[in-house]
Amino acid sequence: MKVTFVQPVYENLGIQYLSAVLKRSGHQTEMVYDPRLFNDMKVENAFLARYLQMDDWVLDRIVASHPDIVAFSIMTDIYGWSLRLARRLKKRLDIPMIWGGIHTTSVPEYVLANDCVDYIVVGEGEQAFLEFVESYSRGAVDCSIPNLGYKKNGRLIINPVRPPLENLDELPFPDKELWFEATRPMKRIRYTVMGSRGCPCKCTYCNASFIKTLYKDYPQTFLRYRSVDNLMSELTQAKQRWDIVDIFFNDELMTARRRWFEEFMTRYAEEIALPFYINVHPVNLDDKLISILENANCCTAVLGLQTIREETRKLVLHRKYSNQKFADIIDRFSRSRIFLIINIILNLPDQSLEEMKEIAIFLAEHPGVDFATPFLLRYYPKTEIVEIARQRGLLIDEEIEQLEKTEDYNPFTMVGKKEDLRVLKVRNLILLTPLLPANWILWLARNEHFKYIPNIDLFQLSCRLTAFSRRVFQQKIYVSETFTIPQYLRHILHYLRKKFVYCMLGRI
Ligand code: B12
Ligand code: SF4
Repeated sequence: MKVTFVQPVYENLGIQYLSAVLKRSGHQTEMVYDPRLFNDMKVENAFLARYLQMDDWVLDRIVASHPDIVAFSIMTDIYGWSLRLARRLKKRLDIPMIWGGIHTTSVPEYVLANDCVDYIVVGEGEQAFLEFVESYSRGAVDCSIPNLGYKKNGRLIINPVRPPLENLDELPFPDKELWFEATRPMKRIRYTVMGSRGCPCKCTYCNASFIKTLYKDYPQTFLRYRSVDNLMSELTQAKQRWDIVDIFFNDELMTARRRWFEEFMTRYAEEIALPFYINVHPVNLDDKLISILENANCCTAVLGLQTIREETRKLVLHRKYSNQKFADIIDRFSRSRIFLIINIILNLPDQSLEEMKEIAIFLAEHPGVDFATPFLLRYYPKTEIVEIARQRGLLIDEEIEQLEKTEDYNPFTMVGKKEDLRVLKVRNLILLTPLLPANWILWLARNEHFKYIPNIDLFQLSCRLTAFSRRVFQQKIYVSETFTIPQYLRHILHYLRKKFVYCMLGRI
C-alpha cells in the first residue's frame, strides 16, 4: 500500500513514526509538504499568503503520488487548512482519507462528521494505523480495530482506545527522510527527537491533562521512557548519517525521571555532544541538573513561568511553584552558558493588566532570563482551562462548542482579544526586557509609558537581536527554533520557484 501524508510548515514526529512503522511492514509512504509562505508563524502577511498559497500545487502533488490512502495529522491550528484541502481532494480521489493527531483525538466526533473524513484514529496511532492499512490491503477495513473511528449508515462510531504502547523501544526510529526532503533547501539539519512520551504534570492549558483522561484506565503506562541504549542508538545513527547542527529534545518533560535522565546525559556528553535544546521544569531543576545539562552541551533550555502571581499559577494553571523557586533557577542559569528562555502566557482567565506588567517587572529584575516568549492564551479543545474559564463566566457553552467545532481558530485566540491593544503592548514590553536596561523597563511598566510602544509584533526582531547580543557578549548560544535568516530565505525562494514553475508551466 502507498500512504501519502500531508503536512504544512512544521516538522511532525507523529507522521515520522507512522511512516517508519508502515515501511517496516513493507508499505510505501510519501509526505507532501506545504510551506504556507507568509503564513507560517515566522513571517505573517495576509495579502502575500493569499496570493502565494500553494493549495493547487499541493493537491496535484498528492494526486501524482498515486496514494492508496491519504493521511492527515491534525493540530487544532491546521484543522481549517486540512479541511480546505481534503474537501477538494475528495472530489479528485476516491480513496480512504484518514485523520489523526491531537485535534482529532480531542474532538473526534466533530472531525469525523466531515464528509471528507472517512476514518479517524484517536490517541497513539502506530498500531491502529498499521492494522488499518493491512486490513485495507487485504480488501476491507476491519472496523473492530481499537482507536479507529468510522461511519456506518450515517452514524459515527468511535472504538475504545487500546492501552498506550508500553515499550517504546518496540518502535522503529522515526522516518526523518520525509522532513529533511521537504526542508532540504534550508541546508540546515536540526534533529528532533523524543526519549519519552507523556508528562507527569497536569497544567490546565495543555493537552497532556486531557490525554490523561483518555487513558485513565491505563495510568501506569502513560509516562514512558525509551531505554537509554535505544535512544543513544538513534542519535548515533543520525549523527553518522546526517550533518546535524543541533538536537531538539521535544519531550514534554524529559527530566522527569531523574536517574534515567542523568544516565542518558552522561552517555550523550561522551558519545554525541552536539548542542541541544530542551524543555525543563521547576519541579526538579536544581544546581546539579543545570551542571549536568551544561556538561552535556545544552545550549538552550525552556522553562515555563507562565505568570507571576503565585495564586493564578496555582489556581488557574495548576502549577504550584513559588516565585522564589523561579528566581533561584534563573539566578543559577545566569551563571551558566545556557541560553534560558522563559515561557509566559498572557490573557489568562481573570488576569489583570497589572499582573501582566508585573511579569515584565519580574523579568527586568532577574536579568538571567535571556529571552521571554509571551504567548497569548489559546483555549485548545478539551483542555482544563476551558472549564475554568466557563466556571468563571468567561466562556459560555455556545462559545466552547464553537471553539471545539470551528474551522477558523484565530478569532478566539491567536492575537488575544483584538480590542485590547494594551495587552499586545505589554507583550512587546516583555519582548524588550532582554534588550533594554532594567530601569527603563521598570520605568515603562510602572508609569504606564509602555502604551507608547508601537503596536507591531516585535517577536522576531527581539528574538534575533537578543540571540546575537547574548552570543557576542555572554558567549551563550541560542539554538534557534528552526532557521537562520539566510536559511529561511533559501527556503522561501525554493518554494517561490516551485510556485512560479507550476503557474507558468503547470509542472509540479
Ligand atoms: C513536538 C511538538 C511541537 C513541535 C512539532 C509539532 C508537530 N506538528 O509535531 C513544534 C515545536 C513545531 C510545535 C509547535 C507548536 N505546537 Co506543539 N507540541 C509538540 C509536542 C510537545 C509533542 C508532539 C509530538 O511530536 N508527539 C509525539 C508524537 C509521536 O505524537 P503525536 O504527534 O501526537 O502523534 C501520534 C498520534 O497523535 C497519532 N497521529 C498523529 N497524526 C496522525 C495521523 C494519522 C492518519 C493517524 C492514523 C494517527 C496520527 O499517532 C501518532 C503516533 O502515536 C506536543 C505535546 C504532545 N504530547 O503531543 C505539543 C502540542 C502538539 N503542540 C501544541 C501547540 C499549541 C503548538 C503551537 C501552536 C505552539 C505555538 N504557539 O507556537 C505550535 C504550532 C505548530 C503547528 N501549527 O503545527 C499543542 C497542540 C494543541 C492543539 N489542540 O492543537 C500540544 C498538544 C501541546 C499543548 N499545549 O497541549 N509543537
Ligand atoms: S509540564 Fe508541559 S507537557 Fe506537562 S502538563 Fe505542563 S505544559 Fe503540559
